[in-house]
Amino acid sequence: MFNKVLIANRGEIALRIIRACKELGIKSVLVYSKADEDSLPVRLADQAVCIGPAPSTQSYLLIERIISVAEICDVDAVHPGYGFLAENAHFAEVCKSCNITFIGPTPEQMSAMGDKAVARETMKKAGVPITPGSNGIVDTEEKALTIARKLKYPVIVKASAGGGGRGMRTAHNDHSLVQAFHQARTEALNAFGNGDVYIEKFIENPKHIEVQILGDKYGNVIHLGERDCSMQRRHQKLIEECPSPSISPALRKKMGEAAVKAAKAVNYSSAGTIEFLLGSNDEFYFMEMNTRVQVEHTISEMISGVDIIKEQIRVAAGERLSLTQKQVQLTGHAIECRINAEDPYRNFAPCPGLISFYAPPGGFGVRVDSHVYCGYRIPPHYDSMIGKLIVYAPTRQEALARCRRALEEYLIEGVQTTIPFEQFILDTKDFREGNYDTGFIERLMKDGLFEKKTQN
Ligand code: MV4
Repeated sequence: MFNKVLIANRGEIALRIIRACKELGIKSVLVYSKADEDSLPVRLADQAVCIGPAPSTQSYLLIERIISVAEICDVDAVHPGYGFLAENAHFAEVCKSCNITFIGPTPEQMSAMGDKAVARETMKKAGVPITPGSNGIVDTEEKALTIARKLKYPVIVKASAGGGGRGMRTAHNDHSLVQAFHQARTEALNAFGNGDVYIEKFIENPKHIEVQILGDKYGNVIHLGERDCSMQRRHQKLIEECPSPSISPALRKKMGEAAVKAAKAVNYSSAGTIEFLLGSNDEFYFMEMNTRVQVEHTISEMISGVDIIKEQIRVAAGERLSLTQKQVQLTGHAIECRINAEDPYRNFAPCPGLISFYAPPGGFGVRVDSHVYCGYRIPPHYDSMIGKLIVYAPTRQEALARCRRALEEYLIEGVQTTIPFEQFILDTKDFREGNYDTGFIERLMKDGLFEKKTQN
């Protein structure tokens, strides 16, 4: 096992990793920016080293500085968390060349999934269902038109280098396809330095279902069931739950097996997530793989009892997975609400600033993963997450009640938060009935009910 691990991240995930290291008897070194010097992870890590000013391009993204700290502190491994360098194959390669274990997939595994058109082809070959679409990239307007007409509209043009909703355009006819094709290519070239695009049949109002995967370096891969991440706004997830209320045990088994097949197709050997689109007739399609630990990994931990971060560190150190698929027992129901410093009444505008009062909820089945405390100032330079509220209960109904109770108990003053909006969602009939898809929040906002209800 590692003696010392460097954490190349900030916020709640840095703290989450520090906690896992402590329990494994591993010393932690945290690199941080000037803007984060007062954060909890800086206090709780065994060692913390300031690597630059607030902008992440001058701190959390500076590979040379992070590697310098890793060498000076003589760490065995680096944990990248999520965001920043977590899916940067070059960083993983540099770590390797410096004899530092990157706690994550190999650069090859990462690259195999980083290019979405390549990933799609790999999945097709492996027999994982994909949406009907082009074979690889589409490089001319004429080819785009031929493919789109064959698929029948609507279609979606996606950037190979995109992901997470970036660099996509839908088209409902020939005219809009030509526009979408050129726009997507230009946008992709500007954003990623790679203008390659491919085309898929557009699945309307899909559900976003993702499966948590764990692999080791001996070819073993298991899954910890799915998470329903359909409750999102502009590709920002707000509430996640597992198991999904939209999935039968039979479908769960099928998706779990497809996810394991997907991970095995790239020899995957870390924690990862296979994202699927779920259509209206239980048909599901591979969307993309996230080759990192995700914000919402916590809910899978609650229903499986597996500490995903500890497992990820152990397999990176060369240990075998501590359990087989048969030993995975999924019990109960977990819900996560992301608590962001945003004003839901003002189009979710970020609200960084001083947290003047802070009392997180507690009690049976309640977990809060957060790096903040009363008197902490949320810096304006990064994402606006204050923390994650995770509740666990034997049934969905009890989890909903517990979630409502905990949101009400969660007292935060000084900044606006997403709590009122999440309370509103939790009280909608459709959410309570498990009846929602990726279009839910947009439709809710159109109805204007959130605003009205709160003004009275
Ligand atoms: C799609 C789709 C419909 N049909 N692909 C958005 C994130 C990126 N990973 C892929 N995304 C989508 N791909 C086909 N063929 C709809 C989306 C999509 C979406 C997916 C998951 C969660 C929220 C979403 C919101 C809008 C669009």
